Amino acid sequence: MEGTVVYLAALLPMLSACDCVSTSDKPLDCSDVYNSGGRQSGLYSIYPSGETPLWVYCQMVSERDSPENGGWTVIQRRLDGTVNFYRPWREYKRGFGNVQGEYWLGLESLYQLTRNRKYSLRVDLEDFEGRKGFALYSSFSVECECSGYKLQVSGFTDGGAGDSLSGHNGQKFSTFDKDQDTYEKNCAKEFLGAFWYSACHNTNPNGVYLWGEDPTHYAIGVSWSTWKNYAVSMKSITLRIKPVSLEHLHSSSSE
Ligand SMILES: [Ca+2]
Repeated sequence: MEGTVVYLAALLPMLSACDCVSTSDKPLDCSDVYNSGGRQSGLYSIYPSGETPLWVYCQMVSERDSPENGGWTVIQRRLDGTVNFYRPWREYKRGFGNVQGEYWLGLESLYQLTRNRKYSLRVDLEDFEGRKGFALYSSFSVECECSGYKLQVSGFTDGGAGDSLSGHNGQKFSTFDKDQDTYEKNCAKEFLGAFWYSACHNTNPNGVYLWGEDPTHYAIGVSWSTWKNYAVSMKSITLRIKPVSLEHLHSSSSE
C-alpha cells in the first residue's frame, strides 16, 4: 500500500504537465469517465488537481445529443431556485451547492481543470415557457487566483441563444466582497450575483432565481441578454465543459 502511494505521488507532476489522455485510473474530468465506459449521466468523482477527489455531475448523453457527444463536466447549474448563489469569494473559490441539483464547481477547480487541457464550453438555457437555446464556445479557460481567476472564452457558435459571454472575455471574477470588475461601483452588489463582471454584464448566471420575468429590479435575475431581455430569468441554465479534441461541433450545432 505504501508503495502505491509513493508511486502515485511520483506520477502526479507528470500528469499535471501532460496535455494528453490520462493514463491514471483517476479521471481528470468527465470525458475520462466517459472514455472508461461511463455512459450514465450522474455523479462521479474526478481529480482535476491530481489527488483530491471532487464530486461533479457528468452529462453523458443529453436529450438530442448523440451518444458520442457525452463526457461533459457540469461546472454550474441552476434548476429550481433551491440554492442561494449570493455568496462571498471563499465560496466561489471552493465551490458550493448540491451536485445532484444546483451548484457552482469552484474557481480553483476550474483553474485546475482548464490548465491541464483545452476545453470547449456549452451553455444550455431554458425559460419558463419551455423554450430552449444554447451557446457553444470552442475555447474556455480560467486563469489562476493570482490573476483574479480571469476568464478566457472565445470561438462562439450560436445555438439560438446568441452570444452573451464573449463580452466577458478577459475579465476577473468578482463577488460582493471582492470587487475586481471595471465598474465604478460593485457589480456583484448591484446585480446580486457573482461573475466575470466588467461594467457590468450581458449575462448573470449566478444571479437571483426570479421564477420568470420580473422587471422590478434591473438585471438581477439569471439572465442571458442576447436571448431574452434583462427582466427575464431562466428556469434553468447549465454550463458544461469538455476537452476540445472530443468536441463534435457538427452534431452540436445541428440540433
Ligand atoms: Ca468596481
